[in-house]
Amino acid sequence: MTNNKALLAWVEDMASLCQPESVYWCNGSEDEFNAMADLLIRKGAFIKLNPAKRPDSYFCTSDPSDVARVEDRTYICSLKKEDAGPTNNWEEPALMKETLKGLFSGCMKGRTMYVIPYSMGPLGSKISHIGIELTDSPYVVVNMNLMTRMGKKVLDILGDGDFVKGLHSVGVPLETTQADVPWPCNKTKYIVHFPEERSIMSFGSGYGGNALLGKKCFALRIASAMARDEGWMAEHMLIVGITNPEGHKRYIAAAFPSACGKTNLAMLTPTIPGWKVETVGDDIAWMKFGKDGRLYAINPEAGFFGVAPGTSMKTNPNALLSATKKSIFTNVALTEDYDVWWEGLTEDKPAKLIDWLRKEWTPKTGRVAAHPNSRFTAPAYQCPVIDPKWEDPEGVPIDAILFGGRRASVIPLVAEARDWQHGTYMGATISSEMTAAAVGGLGQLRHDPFAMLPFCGYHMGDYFQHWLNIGKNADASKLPKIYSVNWFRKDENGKFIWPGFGDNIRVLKWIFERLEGSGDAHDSAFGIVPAKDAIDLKGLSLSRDDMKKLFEVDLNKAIAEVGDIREYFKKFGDRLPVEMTKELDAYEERLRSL
Ligand code: O2Y
Ligand code: MN
Repeated sequence: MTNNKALLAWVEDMASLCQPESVYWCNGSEDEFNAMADLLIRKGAFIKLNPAKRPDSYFCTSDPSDVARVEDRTYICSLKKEDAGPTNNWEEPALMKETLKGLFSGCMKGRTMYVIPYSMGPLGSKISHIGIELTDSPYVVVNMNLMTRMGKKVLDILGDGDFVKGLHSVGVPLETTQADVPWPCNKTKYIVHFPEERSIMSFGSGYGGNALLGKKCFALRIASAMARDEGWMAEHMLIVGITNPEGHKRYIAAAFPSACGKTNLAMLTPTIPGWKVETVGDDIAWMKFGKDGRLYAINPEAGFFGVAPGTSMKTNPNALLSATKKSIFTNVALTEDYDVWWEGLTEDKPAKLIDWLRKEWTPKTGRVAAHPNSRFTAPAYQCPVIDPKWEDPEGVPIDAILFGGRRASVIPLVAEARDWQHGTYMGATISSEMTAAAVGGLGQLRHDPFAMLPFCGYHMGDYFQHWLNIGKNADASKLPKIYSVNWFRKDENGKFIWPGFGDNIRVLKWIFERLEGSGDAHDSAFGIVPAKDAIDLKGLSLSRDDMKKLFEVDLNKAIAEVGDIREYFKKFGDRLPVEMTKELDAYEERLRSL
């Protein structure tokens, strides 16, 4: 097992607090995965899928109340309130610990406490870090098995080193005579981070980002605080390798708020012959400087926890093919022949299904069969376009960073930042138009700086400063170039102008050419944009006029947006770096002189 004294003492302390019936140290083996899946079948949470169709795979449904991350129950309990900043929930750490002590006391009665040693990043890489999750959820164990490198091999590497502590409970102790339910969870939920201590306590939810503590809790919230203190970057970014027809390869990282096609870009099938895109990661990037002064990135995860609805052989064949075996499907629908289905998977709806509520469903039922946040968990090595270097302990050198949002107007299809500071401003001002369902209403902008709003483990103003510091301390010629992209411009009829999906390679090609020193461009108010005809449109029926619209500046809207950004920036008070205001002022001046 381990001789790590700090680890042994902590497990003992947590076991005496939570009072589980037993403690089990996970070894990460195939047998263990299968045994845990069998246990979940017996509990009624899992159904084994048809092995002839989808070997070693499972259908799972959660409690209908436990279906997504709970941002309003997520806390950053830094020692000082001002260090959590205006975009995070905060509570005094000692007070929060008292509350949590009460909730965790005896919370695992009648259950097993699983000890999950896991590595975020390739085993032994200098960029990787180790965490230990204690959980009473076998669902978490099987998902962590697919999403991280976990088990005995991690303890061997840990030795008596440091680790990030994560305590998780579904919050449903079992009294002696009490029967368990398939998906136990508690109405009271707390997802709490102690950034100075590098620890996480999660209570009440068994779902995704709330419970798989390696993902958003460690790899973004805790890691972002570690990165600030240690001079590296923990980012909500995909990583891909792009190879041109001549065989030259470059790596890019890209941040997008949700519902902007991030997984599609991470596994893009190019429509231009001869170009290749390969996946290093679909969600999170950890980047550190190499000895040569360049930024090297790893994907800290080992699997995908992708949104199912909308994923099809048309929209993202590589995502679908990643989940053809050894995968878990949570809150999708079950077909009559024990396979899975969700809205958008096929053009025709199946005649009969068991939906995510485990109710019989037909196309006439009048509700969706799969929950909109239903997920597939699949090992990254099963992705048909996984990059050969995805597990390289050195990471991959990053040549460009992309920031995108979902914007019907104002933001052009693509623009290059003048320098790192301008690029930092582009990241700080990412926003998406809200859907009708969101608070605030249709068309309003939802700011999501660096797509990190729910994931930054400290004050967002300090995070902007961290980005500026990274730029100031680096050799500017070795830093990645930064780009803003927007696939979602609409015409006067409300129709998307740009085809998106595989055709996004056309934008990536121009970026690639810019990195190579070619790629015609000119200055604009927003940034450096492609010259006329610089974007390869061969084989695409997009008119000159449409192309013009993708870069058009609506002066009234753009100036109104400057006001909106100015107002948004006020939120960060004196922690807003002056460079951000300078960039905004310069943008306004450029607009007003048009
Ligand atoms: O709802 C959840 O718990 C999943 S959230 C998620 C999962 C995979 C990748 N990204 C996200 C996200 O919210 O950014
Ligand atoms: Mn994400």
